[in-house]
Amino acid sequence: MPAIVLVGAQWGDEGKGKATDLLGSSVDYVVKFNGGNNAGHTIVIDGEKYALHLLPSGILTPGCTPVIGNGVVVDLSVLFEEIDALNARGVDTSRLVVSANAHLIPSYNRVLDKVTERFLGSRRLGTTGRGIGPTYADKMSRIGIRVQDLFDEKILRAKIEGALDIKNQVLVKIYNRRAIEVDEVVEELLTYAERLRPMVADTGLLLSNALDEGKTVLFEAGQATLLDVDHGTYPFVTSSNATSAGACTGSGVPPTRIDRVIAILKAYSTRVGEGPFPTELHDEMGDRLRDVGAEFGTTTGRPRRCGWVDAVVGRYATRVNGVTDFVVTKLDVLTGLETIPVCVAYDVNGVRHDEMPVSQSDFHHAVPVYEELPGWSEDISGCRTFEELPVNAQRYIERLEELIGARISTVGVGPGREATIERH
Ligand code: 2SA
Ligand code: GDP
Ligand code: MG
Repeated sequence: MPAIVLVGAQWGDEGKGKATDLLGSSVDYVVKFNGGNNAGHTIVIDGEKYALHLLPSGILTPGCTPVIGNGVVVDLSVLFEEIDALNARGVDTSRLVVSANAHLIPSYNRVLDKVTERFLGSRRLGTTGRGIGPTYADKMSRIGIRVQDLFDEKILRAKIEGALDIKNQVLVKIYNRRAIEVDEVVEELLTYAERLRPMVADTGLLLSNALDEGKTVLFEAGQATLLDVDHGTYPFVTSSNATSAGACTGSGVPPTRIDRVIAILKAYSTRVGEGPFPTELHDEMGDRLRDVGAEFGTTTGRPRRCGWVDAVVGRYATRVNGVTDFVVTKLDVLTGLETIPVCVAYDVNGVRHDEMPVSQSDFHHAVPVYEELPGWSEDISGCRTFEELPVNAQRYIERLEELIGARISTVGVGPGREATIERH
């Protein structure tokens, strides 16, 4: 399987980092293709915890080449902070390659992201405040700054001048903030240029050649299906394509080269930030899932909203991503529950919906239709084969598989690399 795409099936934080890391030893390249340091992947190796934001998870696998694709937005200060932190822990980051076409997150976009959220008040989106939205907006408005611009100071300055002509109007006239100086931004970006230069490449060509040579390439999505700017719960989404199609636009590798699409589905649901979430629990059970599942943002530390698994969302993820197989994570978190509700459809004003409603307003008013599955009380964190799982845990997985319409090939029973069950 030379080209594999790995995506989140829900609202993110399904455990994509661990899933990528698991595949890591068999892959030659791990490519991040969307998002930036809004992502947060926690990976536990031999009890050591690593939190990655901008760097692809493959950075932790010896021999694997991590690639930051053209679809990513890069905050250079964060990039080098992460590299330095990993180096200090003995991780070799020297193989990292960065696309010359990736866009940079200039300081003014971090400011704009935060002040816009404050300005919106109750209409805010709950962004991570990392400047992601404004940077993708600049890319589409054709006033973005790309990695390759760093290597020509004249061009860099001209582009920043052009962008600030517009940004400063907004900052000063709408948000009542001070104007940002061109020099300040140019100087900050240039401090990173020489350190970045040896990492910069035509990553589309690099990956195309790698696939021609029979190498295995893993494309790792940031965020998830329902946060995708086109297919998610717009406007409560991130500003990039987090679904499998994004792997192509965000890397320069065409759809005809993709062989397998793996989606990660948490055994329950979580969401950070604002936006509709039909199975959300506002009671003690929601608190229990948050506590047992340690559901706090890897990037911002925000408590995640928690609820039951939603098979309508799972089925939708199967369809829009063309999922070939699923990894179900955090099954261990459900241990000890007498029954486990699974959302199989929605009731919207008395009408049953088996698929995601096309109208956002209907999705906001969707009331879950639950099927109650029997739970289990045995500790499953030591199980390493499907047969070792209690029968009700096996049934839970098998019923989910039926409902979401794709095979569940792997089940996670703990945060560590080893706490994994492969189904054959
Ligand atoms: P943004 O900052 O523009 O991408 O925010 C837009 C929406 O996307 C959501 N979003 C996320 N949701 C879950 N996890 C994310 N990454 C971090 C993590 C989040 C954290 O892994 O824990 O630490 O808080 C992530 N990144 C973006 C965000 O909540 C907005 O709803
Ligand atoms: P990502 O953004 O999709 O990579 O997910 P995050 O890293 O933000 O959040 C997933 C969290 O769940 C991390 O803390 C992982 O260590 C943890 N995790 C992953 N798989 C499992 C699992 O099967 N069981 C448990 N208990 N934790 C898991
Ligand atoms: Mg995360």
